[in-house]
Amino acid sequence: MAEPQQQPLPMDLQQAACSGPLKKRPRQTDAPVASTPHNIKFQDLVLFILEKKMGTTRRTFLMELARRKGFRVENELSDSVTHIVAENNSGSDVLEWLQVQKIKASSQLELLDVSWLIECMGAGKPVEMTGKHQLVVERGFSASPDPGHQMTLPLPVKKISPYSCQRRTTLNNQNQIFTDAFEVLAEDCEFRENEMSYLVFARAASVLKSLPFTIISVKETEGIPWLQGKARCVIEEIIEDGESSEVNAVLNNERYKSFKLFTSIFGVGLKTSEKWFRMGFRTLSQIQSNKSLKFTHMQKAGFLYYEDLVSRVARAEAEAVSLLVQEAVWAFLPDAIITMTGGFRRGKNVGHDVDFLITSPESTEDEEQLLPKVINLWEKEGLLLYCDLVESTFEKFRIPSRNVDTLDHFQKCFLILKLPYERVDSAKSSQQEGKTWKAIRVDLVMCPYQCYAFALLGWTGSRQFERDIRRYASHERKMILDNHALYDKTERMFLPAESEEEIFAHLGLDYIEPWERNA
Ligand code: DCT
Ligand code: MG
Repeated sequence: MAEPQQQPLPMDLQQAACSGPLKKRPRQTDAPVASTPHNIKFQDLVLFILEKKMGTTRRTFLMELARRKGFRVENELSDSVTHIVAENNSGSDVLEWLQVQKIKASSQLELLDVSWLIECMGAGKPVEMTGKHQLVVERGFSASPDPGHQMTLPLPVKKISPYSCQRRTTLNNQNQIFTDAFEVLAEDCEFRENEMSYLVFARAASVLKSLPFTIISVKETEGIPWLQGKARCVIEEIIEDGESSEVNAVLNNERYKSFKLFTSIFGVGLKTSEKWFRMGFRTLSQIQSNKSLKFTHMQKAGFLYYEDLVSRVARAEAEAVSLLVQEAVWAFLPDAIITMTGGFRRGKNVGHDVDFLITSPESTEDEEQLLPKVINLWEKEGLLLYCDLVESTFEKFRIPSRNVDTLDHFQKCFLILKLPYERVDSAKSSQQEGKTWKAIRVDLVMCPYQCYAFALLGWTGSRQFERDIRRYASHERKMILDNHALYDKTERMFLPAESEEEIFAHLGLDYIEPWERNA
């Protein structure tokens, strides 16, 4: 039997039904869009549409559409609201949001999925709410009515952990205005090698990235770890003035500007930047034209490919590099496991380099020879622009390092590869006219199979996430975690793991997916 043909939805409903974020149209003005008055047909219902996970554009569109259809839709959540409509949120998510906002809501409040609203829009009137529309509140969320039949939803504010390995931090940053500011301040402290102040700002940025809402009042920072003291003052100033005078001062500071420029060169770190700054250099051309300066091989390559390397790597380019790596590695070690790590594994679409972790289930002598062979092949193919091969200093039964910042002892190579544009999906690359290739920074790390899960966890980042999971292991569990192993100091034994999930389980942590580690 032929299926009944579906009537095409009218355009506005097609848009409403599309669950992805709508393409942003250019904003015409910066002034808030005043909604035109509409006749309210359904007086019993007062809707509030949650922006979280839906986005501003789609929310504005749905609000406008519902108002045109005669629904009363509030901009703000108030006592009069009877129905909260959300998308991609569970009932518990909505309650949690209300809780963080410290909002009191009536116990009669309906929590509904956007599918209900879309059906209402189609019907032109409120449709019956059924189980499929009602958002599920997980067990454990309870709320008891207070004497006025009002409840504060739900009871205590869920505590935000001071450790980023106990928070889920996606790339959906709701507090970019603050995190950008804190990242500038943190970087300035890094340039001054002021570790304590660096941590104050880096941790503030990190916790802000994990919040499911935008801070709009300094009161909302209460109870959130790392947002007190200095950090709170910065937030307060940004809320009041739209910017931080301290950040502006840093951005205009000679030393900061010079360090920012110098460290953007591959091979230039804080020591060299300090030296060049003290010598009075302020621009790259002053440095390059100075005959008395000696550059390392790395720095020479850094200058040579500067423009390509600062232009950052797009995902399409990273994918093309991934194919190059697979072709070369599998030519010599067919059973090798190759994983793209770093920011790209966390879902970022741009990065400063492309990181790969390589291992092989069959531990053989070939393993050690793999990276030299791959490098050799690329050299012959004319794809190798720079290479620094670091031999392994790995010892099997060494107790892991206590230093949360220590890099590992695996064999690895830091490369600059010549990526032919013909290998990149051209629609997605940042290809420049006339250029046939781009220099790309690539890191290859080779680890023994039994270390793979630890190395993967370590090389996925982010930097703050890595610091925190190691700090958590040591302070909360009396364990030492690094890129090679996990050691239980109480039991005096290594805890083996074949997957990242097992490492989290050993640590008693809920599993955090790679794309939730953008702390
Ligand atoms: N890493 C770490 N500690 C460091 C440096 C790096 O734990 N001091 C880990 C975390 C990420 C991974 O190594 C790769 O490092 P980068 O390439 O520097 O970071 P990224 O997150 O991939 O950033 P980008 O997207 O800019 O490459
Ligand atoms: Mg990287």
